[in-house]
Amino acid sequence: MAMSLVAVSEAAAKTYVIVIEQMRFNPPVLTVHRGDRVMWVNKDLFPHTATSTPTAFDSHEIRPDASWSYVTRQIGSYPYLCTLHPTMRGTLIVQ
Ligand SMILES: [Cu+2]
Repeated sequence: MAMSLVAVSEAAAKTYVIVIEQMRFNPPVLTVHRGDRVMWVNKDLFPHTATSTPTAFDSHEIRPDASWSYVTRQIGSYPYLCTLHPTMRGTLIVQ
């Protein structure tokens, strides 16, 4: 039974979007399930990054109007920031 539940949740993997706009990650805290894809879309006029600390993922520079996506593999709580503007912070929670 547990196995089939896992299979169902993986089959239903979703894509979530985090918009980077006005020097903010929106939403700042996002909770997803393992296997879901998270896409950061940069709507500012200059590059940003989404870089977890410690490193689990690193987008490197996401140019204006560009995006970067990451498929979550491990359960955990991942604080991240923009290495170009370290006051920009967010948290990705993978359940
Ligand atoms: Cu930035």
